[in-house]
Amino acid sequence: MKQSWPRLSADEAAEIIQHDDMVAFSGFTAAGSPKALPAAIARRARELHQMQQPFQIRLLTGASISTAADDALSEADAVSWRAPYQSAAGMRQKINQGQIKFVDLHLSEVAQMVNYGFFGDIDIAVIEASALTSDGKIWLSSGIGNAPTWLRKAKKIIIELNHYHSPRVAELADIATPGAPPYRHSVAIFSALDRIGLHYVQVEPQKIVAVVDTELPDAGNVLDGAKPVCQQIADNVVTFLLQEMAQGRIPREFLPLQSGVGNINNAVMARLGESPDIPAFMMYSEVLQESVAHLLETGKILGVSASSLTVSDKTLRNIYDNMDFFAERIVLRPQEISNNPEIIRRLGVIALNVGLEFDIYGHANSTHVAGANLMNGIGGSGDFERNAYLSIFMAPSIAKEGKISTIVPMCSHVDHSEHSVKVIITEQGIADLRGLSPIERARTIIDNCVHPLYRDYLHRYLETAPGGHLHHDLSRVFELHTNLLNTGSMLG
Ligand code: 0RQ
Repeated sequence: MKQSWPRLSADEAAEIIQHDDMVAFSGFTAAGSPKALPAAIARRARELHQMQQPFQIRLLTGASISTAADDALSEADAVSWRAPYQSAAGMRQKINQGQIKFVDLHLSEVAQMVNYGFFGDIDIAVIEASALTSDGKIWLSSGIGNAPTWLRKAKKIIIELNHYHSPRVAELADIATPGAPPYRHSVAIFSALDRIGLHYVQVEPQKIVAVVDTELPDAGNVLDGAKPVCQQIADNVVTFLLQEMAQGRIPREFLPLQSGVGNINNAVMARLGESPDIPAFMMYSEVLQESVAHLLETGKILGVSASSLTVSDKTLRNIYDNMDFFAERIVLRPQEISNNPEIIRRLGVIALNVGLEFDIYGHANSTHVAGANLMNGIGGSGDFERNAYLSIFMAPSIAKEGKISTIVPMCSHVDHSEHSVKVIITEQGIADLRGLSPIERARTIIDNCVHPLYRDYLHRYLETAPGGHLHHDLSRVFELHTNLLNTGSMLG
């Protein structure tokens, strides 16, 4: 059956969305997420609120979306519930003020949770596409995220047809979805670039209720990996990986890497690229970030599996202009596959993620400042850390000019337990925790990773705290945090 869909403006399409609808956006980071509908939904919310009418959506995404989109929606009080990840200052503030309910989820689990019906129905999927056909084939763009699941499960679909993207971006996509238990099969990926699916998603054409034409870039964040502390952490990571190779614990052909996003990760990738002793390697990661695109061109990175091209506009154009080269080296997957525990463990991925806070025994906090205020969310860090061959956490040893030690007696919130965190690296050095008892772990972390400003305090804590298998003094375990809250500095 041939379909011809209404070509609507973003404001007209936003009128299809009703108060309290569960709305699901495509993409992963700003890449592949809708560009016109978020602002139109925010405008609709303002107009209805002015007329004293309720209008708030419940919003599901792949990971973060653009800061501008999340902030437009939160400023307009257009969101009542949000999952699974965000990284925008305005959205963060409303969440921490209790005005928006936020559910912080492992990114690999979101699609299956929707499939299992854990969050109820999806009313509307808003999906950025690079092309579509009248029989309901949809080609996605620079980020896949959960879009295939949203397309299948949503009652109605609004397509943002973004003419900015090269139609060839679809060549990177490999769309496959694991079935639901008890009929779930193994995901047959045995090497980072293995392809198991299709370039497009097939939907029931009658579910598409509007097509909105756009021509807008992804507008990702600009990174600053040149900070000296990032460079020092990157040097320590390279040193550690070279030692592991020398010990024969990383094979000569190396293992696939996962790298989180942000300045430290970007600096680490650049340093790995410069090191002549690190062999060319694969990535099995969730985002393909700026420095990785360059390393594909130099040949240092052989291929990348990810869920999005989280790169600058210039780099995205370069990928589009040289698609013959990049299409052989990049696979973009739904996030339940890019972050799939089964594959991460099978491939032996080395996971490199940044945390906010660690404790002397090796627990890690990625999400909540002083145990209370959300930063971004756990994102994919837990998917990778728990299942990696080697899970490495990185952070500067201090934050806010030394007023905060990122290593404390007990984490004020735990995202990753001591059982998953294998190595901690700061600009001070490397703590290899494998095979160490808790007290050995604590001494190693304090000696190798803690900033000199806090080393004596933490040694004193460890030696004076009453102990069994671990040493803890519950009356002062959060003394550093209490000092911070009372005086603005952990040292008081
Ligand atoms: O604040 O910019 O105001 O100075 O936290 O810290 O060091 O710039 O590091 O940007 O990489 O973010 C964990 C949040 C780190 C991120 C986190 C302050 C510090 C600064 C940011 P300022 P940095 P980054 C794949 C993997 C979870 C998701 C994840 C993250 C700001 O990496 O969200 O891993 N991770 N995803 O000053 C108070 C502390 C602090 C602190 C740092 N202990 N207390 N403030 N800061 N430590 C990606 C996806 O899943 C999509």
